[in-house]
Amino acid sequence: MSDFVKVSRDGDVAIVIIDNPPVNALSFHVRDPLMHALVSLRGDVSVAAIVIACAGRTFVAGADITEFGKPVQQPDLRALIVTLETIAKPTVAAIHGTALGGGLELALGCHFRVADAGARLGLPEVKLGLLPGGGGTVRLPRLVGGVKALRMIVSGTPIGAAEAHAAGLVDAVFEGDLTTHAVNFAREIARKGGPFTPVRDRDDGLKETDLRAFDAEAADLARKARGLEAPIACAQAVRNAVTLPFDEALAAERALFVTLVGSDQSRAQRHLFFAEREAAKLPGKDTPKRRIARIGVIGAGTMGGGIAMAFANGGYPVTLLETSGEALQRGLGTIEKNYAVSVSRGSLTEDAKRQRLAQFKGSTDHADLAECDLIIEAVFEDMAVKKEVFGKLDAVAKPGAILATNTSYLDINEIAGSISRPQDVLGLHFFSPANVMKLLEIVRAEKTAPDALATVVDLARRIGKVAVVVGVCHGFVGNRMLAARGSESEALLLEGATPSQIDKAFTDFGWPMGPFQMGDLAGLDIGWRNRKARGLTAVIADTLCEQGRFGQKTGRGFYLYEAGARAGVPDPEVEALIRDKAAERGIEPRAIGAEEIIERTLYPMINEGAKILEEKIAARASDIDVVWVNGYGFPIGKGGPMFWAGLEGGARIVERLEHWFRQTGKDVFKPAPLLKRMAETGSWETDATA
Ligand code: 3H9
Repeated sequence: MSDFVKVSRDGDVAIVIIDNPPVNALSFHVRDPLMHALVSLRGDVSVAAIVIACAGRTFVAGADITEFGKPVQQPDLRALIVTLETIAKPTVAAIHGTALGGGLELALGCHFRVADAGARLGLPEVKLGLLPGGGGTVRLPRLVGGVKALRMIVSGTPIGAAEAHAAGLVDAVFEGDLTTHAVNFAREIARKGGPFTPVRDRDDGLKETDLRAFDAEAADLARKARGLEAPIACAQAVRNAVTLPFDEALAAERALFVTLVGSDQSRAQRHLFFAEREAAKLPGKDTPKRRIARIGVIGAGTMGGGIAMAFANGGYPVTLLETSGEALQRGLGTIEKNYAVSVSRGSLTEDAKRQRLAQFKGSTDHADLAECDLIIEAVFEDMAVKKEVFGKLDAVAKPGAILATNTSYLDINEIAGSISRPQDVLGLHFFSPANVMKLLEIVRAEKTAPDALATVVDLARRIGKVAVVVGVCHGFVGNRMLAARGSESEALLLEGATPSQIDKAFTDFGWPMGPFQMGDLAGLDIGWRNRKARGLTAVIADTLCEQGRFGQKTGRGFYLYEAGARAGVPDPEVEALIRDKAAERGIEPRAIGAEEIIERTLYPMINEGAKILEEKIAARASDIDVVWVNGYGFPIGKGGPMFWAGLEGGARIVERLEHWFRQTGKDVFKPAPLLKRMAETGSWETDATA
């Protein structure tokens, strides 16, 4: 017996309880006593059957991720499962909460699996850049078939108990006290004397697998992997399971796991797993939170509507305010249409759509915001307009209501300073479409009260957002670094690179799209308007806008778009324009390689990240990674810009920045002191405090 694994008895059925909060991960201090318990129960003639269950909120949620990259302490998970399979009396996993990764693999080592009706089962290792390394790729297809196993393992998405039951992964689903049901289930099997066969010796699923359908599906999934190694390895391992003898497939799985666990991609993805959880932590975790029952959103345009949907989807009633009845109806109509699309795609039921729409209350009267506990404005990006809105809020909002702005750039201290309750003001910078994008930059202004901040961090989690707390500066973390990333775009064009060469360098790096594709998608007029407001120019982009080329929405931007097409084709007119502008400036075009493109776009972005850390706009380097992966499509296999800087080597980045600084004299290339220190120490020195 140990604190982490306890064995009790219900007559002749032994119940093994794993108790390792918070998620019952299979740490060494669990595996070791679990092994002892299994060996002892195996030889105990008074035991007719064994149930493995968990204390707390969930079944085992996987191997202990913090142990990866360290020497493995025996017994490992595989040894545990081998021992389980040598037990000649029925073994039953009783699954509640989530059985994930090594947790599901442990359950696959049992003869039977029973589940609570609300349980979810899956092999999410791919999301950590891994494959199931405890026999999951080899045992799961034996129960559910190769194609289903392939889908589950390559997507990493868990399935519910009912689906698992239908697929043959779970033998029974119960409501009520699961352990009692599992004990009765085990006792009944033991009484009948079987049949029970270890999963390794079953072939129900394998017989059903159509290899051609499997290969077609695997090829399709591989295309979507975008440079990630793990999904490819997962597919290979499942194919082995359906084509090779069990032991050979298991050995191959092991070899693939060992390669992946040591890879930079998996290190990057594990870094992100912990980074996302860390980002949501504030100093003083016992800070009381304010009660949030109703949300107010001002502005029913694309942004406001999306924000309102994000809260309605999270179960919050929303008061949506517009200036006119017409604008309100338009906004509500768009929301209804968006939900209807989800229904037609099968991602939302008609019932859920009705429930969500019932959360909305439209209004054109500010007084209606008096009942809201959090009010977010998503009006025109202009300081005078924002101040006017906040002035009205100051007059009508209830005491203690949190007043948030969705500004992308404006000085929130100035907005807060214009009203009588700056302690209640903060920024909630959603990304468009706000009901879909996971990232939420929570902007702490100088006077924001700690409980207001703690409340919105908690709320963000409740509505499924990945939250990062940042400080006030122009563009906060994401857009400020985006500006640094784009600062050389025009220069690269003028010096000889084409938009498609630059975009290709980005997509080869792993970005979903390059900067010009992104500009065309977002609308080039947005940046144009911003530049004009700040007295800035960008010769190529400005000229395109002057010609009415705003990107996809006008069928022409940096690329040409056939009617309705999302992918653009290079436009000789744009290339001629670039050459003309270069000639006007006496620039002789030259060949520019992918390496130079990356150095002149991504290195300044890292440099800006270092400045952001120096200024304490972000608390940790890993927070910046979370922003970039969740808001801007930075490739997850590279772990975010600051993690990638470590892979790339700080010394190299500094050396190349200095080179470009000498060449161009531009400030974006002047290495930040923190970056120089990082180059020497290999660390960003910021991870300890928030
Ligand atoms: C694997 O199994 C490999 C095997 O195939 C092969 C081995 C040879 N380990 O997410 P939460 C921590 S790979 C260590 O906020 P929730 C987490 O960091 C694994 N720690 O809770 C956090 O710590 P803190 C495959 C873990 O309720 C705390 O637990 N499994 C692990 O929102 C609470 O987590 C997975 O990938 C872990 N495995 O969600 C599942 N899991 O409080 C990963 C969590 O200090 N886990 N922690 O910040 C999850 O998806 C979610 O945690 C879960 C609960 C859905 C379970």
